[in-house]
Amino acid sequence: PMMSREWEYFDGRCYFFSIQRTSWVKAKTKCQNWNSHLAVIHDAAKQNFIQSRTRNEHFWIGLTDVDTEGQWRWIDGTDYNNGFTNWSKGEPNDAGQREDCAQIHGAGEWNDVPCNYEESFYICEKPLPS
Ligand code: 2F8
Ligand code: CA
Repeated sequence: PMMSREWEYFDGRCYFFSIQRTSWVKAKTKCQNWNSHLAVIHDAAKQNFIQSRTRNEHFWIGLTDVDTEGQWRWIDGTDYNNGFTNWSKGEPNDAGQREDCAQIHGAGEWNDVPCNYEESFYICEKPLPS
């Protein structure tokens, strides 16, 4: 079972950095099953915390334009437009017209890739237990 020590604390919230790779769609469900959601990143402090934990791997974050191409939205409903972003140069590029889910690279930049790409780790986020 999920042990509480696997969640890390940062700035009032708890984060899980997976040790298994899966698709964005499956990662979204896993986070939901643990009363959490894929991580959202609204400022440089959180960006820096997350990129310090990526083990130089790629991790899914809670950012998608799967509903309407080009309209990115955070999975928790918080505002994307005019907010913090850290896309790699040239991203998001919707390569092959099939990249609708975002991941963070080991170095910290974001890239859109296919939501059914199975080779990324993922980050879940939740409030402190009450
Ligand atoms: O060059 C950027 C480009 O690199 C890869 O495609 C070759 C990425 N695809 C995956 O990681 C699956 C693209 O998303 C990225 O835009
Ligand atoms: Ca891309």
